[in-house]
Order: sequence, then structure tokens, then C-alpha cells
Amino acid sequence: MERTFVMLKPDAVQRGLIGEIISRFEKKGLKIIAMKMLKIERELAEKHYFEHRGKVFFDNLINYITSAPVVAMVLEGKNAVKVVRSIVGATNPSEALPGTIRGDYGMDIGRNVIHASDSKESAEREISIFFKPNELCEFKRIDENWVYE
Ligand code: IDP
Ligand code: MG
Repeated sequence: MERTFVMLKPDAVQRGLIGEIISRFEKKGLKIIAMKMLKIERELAEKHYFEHRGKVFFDNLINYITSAPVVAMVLEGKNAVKVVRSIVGATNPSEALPGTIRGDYGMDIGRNVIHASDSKESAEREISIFFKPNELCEFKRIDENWVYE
């Protein structure tokens, strides 16, 4: 089983999309093993997005992500990183396919609703930034034998 980090960005929270987005992951069969709402401090935002430092959109990205609360979570499942990225859709909502979260709920690349880790390594790094090890819950969902062969 693999873990990935997902964050519902301030626009998702402000637009009342938390429930709809989380339910997509739950229905898919992904297991939520940690979740919290928080207002991200600048320092944490810059750490999370360090790979984008120096890019033209960096300041706007940090302002956006710190502008209102977010919902951070850890999802677990087979190939979770890849599966979640495909549910999330392309970075630019105007190019994201209908049926993906960004394709269904977004219009602008600077307001693209959700973050998801892009690799196993990023997932581990991002999970450790937002959660302490003891905040990750190990449990078996009762439908696991029906979700996996
Ligand atoms: P990702 O979120 O799909 O992994 P990244 O390229 O890692 O996309 O970019 C991180 C975030 O930075 C995006 O989700 C988006 O919020 C923002 N971003 C990326 N490119 C642009 C841009 O060209 N203009 C404005 N914001 C951008
Ligand atoms: Mg990225």
C-alpha cells in the first residue's frame, strides 16, 4: 500500500467543496488515514512549495495558499500517488478533463482547488511536513476485501 498527501486549497474550503471532494476519494476506495484543517503559515507554505521558489507565480501561490484555511489529508491505497493525481487532473483546470476534480470544479490555474503529491518521494516529504507520525491512523476499512482482490 502507498500513501499520498492531498490538500484542499483555500478556494475549495471557501466554495463549500470539502465534502464533495473527500467523498470522491472515499468512494474510489482510498483510505483516509489522517486529516486536519489548518491555516498555513508563510514559512510552511514556502517549505511545501520550495521547488517553485523563484518562479513568476511563486509569490501569488504563497499568498493564495495562506489566504484561508486548507484541509490536509493523507490517503492510502494501491498506487495511491498515481491514482490520486489522475482523480485530481491536470494542473490547469482549463485543460483538466471533465470528471477530474480540477476539470469539474476549477477555471483558473491560480485557483485550482486541490494539491496532490506527484511522486512517492514528494508524498513522504509532504506528509512529514504536515503530520506527525502518531497522527497517521492505522486501521482496516471493513470493505477492504471488496475493494482489493
Ligand atoms: P501541481 O499542483 O499540478 O503539482 P505544480 O506545477 O507543482 O502543479 O504547481 C504547483 C501549484 O502552483 C499549482 O497547483 C498551481 O496552484 C500553481 N501554479 C503552477 N503553475 C502556475 C502558473 O503558471 N500560474 C499560476 N499558478 C501556477
Ligand atoms: Mg506539484
